[in-house]
Amino acid sequence: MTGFKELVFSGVQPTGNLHLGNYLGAIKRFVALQERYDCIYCVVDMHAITAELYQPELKNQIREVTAAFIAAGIDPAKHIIFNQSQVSAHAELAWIFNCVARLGWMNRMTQFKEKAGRDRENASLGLYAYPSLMAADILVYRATHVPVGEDQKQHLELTRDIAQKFNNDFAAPIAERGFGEGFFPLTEPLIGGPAARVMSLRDGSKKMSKSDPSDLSRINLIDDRDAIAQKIRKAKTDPDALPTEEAGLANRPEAENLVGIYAGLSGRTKAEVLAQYGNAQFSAFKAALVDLSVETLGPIGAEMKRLKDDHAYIDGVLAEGSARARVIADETMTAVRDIVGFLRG
Ligand code: AQP
Repeated sequence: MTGFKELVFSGVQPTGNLHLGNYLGAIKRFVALQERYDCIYCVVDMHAITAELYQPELKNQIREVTAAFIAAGIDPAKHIIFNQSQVSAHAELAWIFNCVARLGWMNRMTQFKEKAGRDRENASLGLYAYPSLMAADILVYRATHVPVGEDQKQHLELTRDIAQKFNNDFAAPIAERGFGEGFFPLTEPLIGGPAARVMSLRDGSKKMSKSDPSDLSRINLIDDRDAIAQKIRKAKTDPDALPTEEAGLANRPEAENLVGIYAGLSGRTKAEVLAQYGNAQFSAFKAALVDLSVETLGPIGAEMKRLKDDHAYIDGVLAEGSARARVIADETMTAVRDIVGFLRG
């Protein structure tokens, strides 16, 4: 689909324990994209209450994700950093998308099934509708590109389905208003690289996650040198040396994960990492991974800690970013209300 201004949008939930998976799968890539695109990066606080409603530390968690964006290298003067709840157009468009999305589509969402678990009857309606709000987050800016980790692929496919159905169902008013091929773009997911899905350090079959009860399963961005070293040293591995070729990582999920992390942190491919460390024992490879992790994550964690406590600065960045986001979102919503047929006196 052509004719849309290229724009990057992505979000991170302020649910605490921001980790290496969030960094390599999302935030590090946000930083790289800002050289080429206009970017909007959102702290999605409305998503954060879908699983656990009352979080006494929510305000500080919002500040922490904002601090992580800035500490990692996103420039809030050039790009927009804001928190979702300050721009009410997200909720308004999500309601319209609740009427666009079909129950059959929503029932296929695997993240809901995983997060609701066995106690599905007791999950919130918000958790179920989460992907519809995510589609609104992206499309309220008519964003064309969305960098995310692999776990979000299905939600982005749903976003495209929602955009397509909206464009089809309202084809006549959209064409009358001169919006060419469609009002909403079919957003491109930007998923990839060696660390699109970072796995738990304790179990190579589970994704590294904020909500894992074991802190040893993840490297938190604010972990200090000792914590990082201890977690990598204790990371689960198998008894064999590293292979020399990528194919040798098949059926070795923990080895593949550590090689992927090394590749993600160093900006190399897994093949390049194996060209250097093939035949190495895990003790030697882990020592190199500790050094690399401390070298790359240490300064980010330290800057995050400093910034997150500077409430005046962080809250100011979010207020300014929200004002800039609101201008774009309001323009979209004025057109959407008109296309849908709502009357404004
Ligand atoms: N393990 C991961 N590997 C690569 N990317 C990941 N992301 C999350 N986990 C990994 C990406 O980080 C971005 C922000 O994620 P989020 O905070 O909005 O939501 P999430 O995916 O629900 O995060 P968690 O850590 O997995 O939280 P819980 O424990 O609540 O499920 C997204 O781009 C995501 O793909």
